[in-house]
Amino acid sequence: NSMLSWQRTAFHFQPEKNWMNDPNGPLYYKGWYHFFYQYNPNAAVWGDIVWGHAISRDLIHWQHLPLAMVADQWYDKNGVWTGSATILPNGKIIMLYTGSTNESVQVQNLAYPADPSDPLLIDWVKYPSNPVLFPPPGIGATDFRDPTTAWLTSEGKWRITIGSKLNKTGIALVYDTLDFKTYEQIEGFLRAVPTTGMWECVDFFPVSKEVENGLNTSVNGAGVKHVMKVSLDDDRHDYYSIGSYDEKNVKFIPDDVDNDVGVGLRYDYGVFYASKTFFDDSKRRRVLWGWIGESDAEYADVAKGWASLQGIPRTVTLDTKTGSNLIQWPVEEVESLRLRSDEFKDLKAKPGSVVPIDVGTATQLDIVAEFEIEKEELEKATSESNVDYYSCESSGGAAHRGALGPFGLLVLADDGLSEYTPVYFYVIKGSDGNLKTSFCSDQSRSSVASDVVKKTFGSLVPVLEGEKFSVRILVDHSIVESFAQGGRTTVTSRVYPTRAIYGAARLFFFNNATAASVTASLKVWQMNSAFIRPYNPDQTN
Ligand code: DQQ
Repeated sequence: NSMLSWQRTAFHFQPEKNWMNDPNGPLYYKGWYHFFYQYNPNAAVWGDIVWGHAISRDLIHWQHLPLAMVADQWYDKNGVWTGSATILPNGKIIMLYTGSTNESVQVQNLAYPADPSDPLLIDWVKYPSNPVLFPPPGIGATDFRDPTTAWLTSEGKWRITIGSKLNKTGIALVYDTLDFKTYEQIEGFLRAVPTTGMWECVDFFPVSKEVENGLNTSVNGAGVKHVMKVSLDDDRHDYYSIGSYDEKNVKFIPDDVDNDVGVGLRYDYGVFYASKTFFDDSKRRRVLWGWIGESDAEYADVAKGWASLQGIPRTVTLDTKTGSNLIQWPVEEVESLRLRSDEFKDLKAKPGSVVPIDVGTATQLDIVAEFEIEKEELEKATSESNVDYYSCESSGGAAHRGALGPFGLLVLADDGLSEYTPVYFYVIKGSDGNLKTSFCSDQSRSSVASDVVKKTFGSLVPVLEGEKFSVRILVDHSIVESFAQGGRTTVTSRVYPTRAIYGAARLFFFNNATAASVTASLKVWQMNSAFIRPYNPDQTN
């Protein structure tokens, strides 16, 4: 449907057509990044799930390869579901994935490359004695899925965890194996958290307290913290917890119980689910992939013939300044798409004003912006002129005015401001005199169309002494990915403007605070399109 074709993105990974969901088994092998994904080859809605496959030299430009695995066995007849890769020290690749059997039981299966000397890993073999794991006693037949990448125990065994639930308690089961064919279930759970429901797509990995680079999944010790991430089936968000891994007792222990697994911090406060990291040995970094679904109606997906994107891969590190959250940042390779840039220094916006940022067409952008509130005004603001509580979700979005917010940018806006998406900060000064900053994205005015989801979402974000308010925003037609305070929090949204498209899309700086003047400095790049196209054997050398 050409009327909707502008919604396709220019530098985000998506198949040529039909439905995609979770990232699967990402890995780096013999010079290529491999990306597998949950894919319906027959329609733009979920169903008939198989593994799509694409390769890249740089995580930005992709070639689509033939399907890696299809539903051709009794043990995956109802779907080749989510799984993870483990690269053994000898270079061998192990793929573990969930199969939904002919009777819809969730089992774990083993697969491996048919020809390890093929850097493209085109052909995959399923282990003839699959499945390797059935739901254990006491676990529901449909509550046992998404095996993780394996890590080494100090005894030299491989350990994996698999998400499940017991009544409403989310749990992570643990298994040890030597050969990935036979497994021993370890008593107890890596973690169990009441009321969180089914844990999908568990991820478990170390981050360094000392160095910037990422760590191989098996690393543990004094200089390391562990991250446990779960995707909550009940509320469709990815939550992470930072803590330590007690190897002997096979437990993850959160640093802060308020930020336990599935209840505290999220990777992203917008649309972002079923994510998975991998360790990229070539650049010694941990890279996060997340599935970005649609916010339009299912019939619109069917009409346009496709649904879902993958977010720009993000590096993940510990925030050593706060020690209590992760830092996520778009992989550096995305900067290779930057074309001409415009710079704007010290733009001033009085309370209640909108300032055009003339960058021309504003559909494919990489924006880096900093904002400052005048010191005097910050000091003057009192608790009476403000409120003690602000929530991106429920305080009225960017239209609700307070003394010190909202201020930020309007992306994917048209000249007449009949459509726009505010990405903004909202500062409150509590009765204790402390400033608290929220970072939000408001979709309520993003489109004149009525059949799309138009929520406002976001989170609190730490702004440390001496820091300005800062944001990086990637705009790509129907996706807006925003990273605040260097990546301490992120908000991704899908928007469907009908007027702010192609050459009519604009960018504005706005300040809707009542008692603060805001100064902004920005650098804005036009972004090139990535090559994301069918496999061409001539371009794989
Ligand atoms: N998607 C897969 C499951 C997983 C879910 C099926 C998460 O394996 O639990 O497509 O989105």
